Amino acid sequence: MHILVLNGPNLNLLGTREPDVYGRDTLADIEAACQTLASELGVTVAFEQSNHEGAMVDALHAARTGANGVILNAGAYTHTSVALRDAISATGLSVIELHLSNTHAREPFRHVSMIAPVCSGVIQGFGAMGYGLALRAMVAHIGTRSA
Ligand code: CA2
Repeated sequence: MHILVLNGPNLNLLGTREPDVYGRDTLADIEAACQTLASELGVTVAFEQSNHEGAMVDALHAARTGANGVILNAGAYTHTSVALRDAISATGLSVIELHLSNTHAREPFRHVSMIAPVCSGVIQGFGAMGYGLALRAMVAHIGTRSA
């Protein structure tokens, strides 16, 4: 089982600013924890980040043939991107929407998700730990789907 963890704009800056909102872990720290957990779970993980909406669409298209599921922290594109929503629908892949922060406890514009209706589920508000929760959820979910 192969899972893509796809991260959107500005998440490359994690650990450098706003630790009260996003925590102190860098994206490299989170990737290392995901790789360790993936080994324990017997799956493989590809960890990617892009600041560009089109590149994220391309990554979702590529995942169609290469991955069994996608964990997606689309960053601010979550709240704006019809293109990402259409790409998720087009792939037919199981996608878990993920956020470090609880977007519903923040500004009103973050309360809207363009992608949630086409995702299998949403995990948010648990900081870096959410990546591990999402990985466990994805492995269980895909196992259930293919059973
Ligand atoms: O909580 C999340 O994971 C978000 O996807 C993070 C996005 C935000 O636009 C979403 O509403 C919720 C922003 C990521 C920005 O990351 C930064 C990292 C360090 C310093 C500043 C921003």
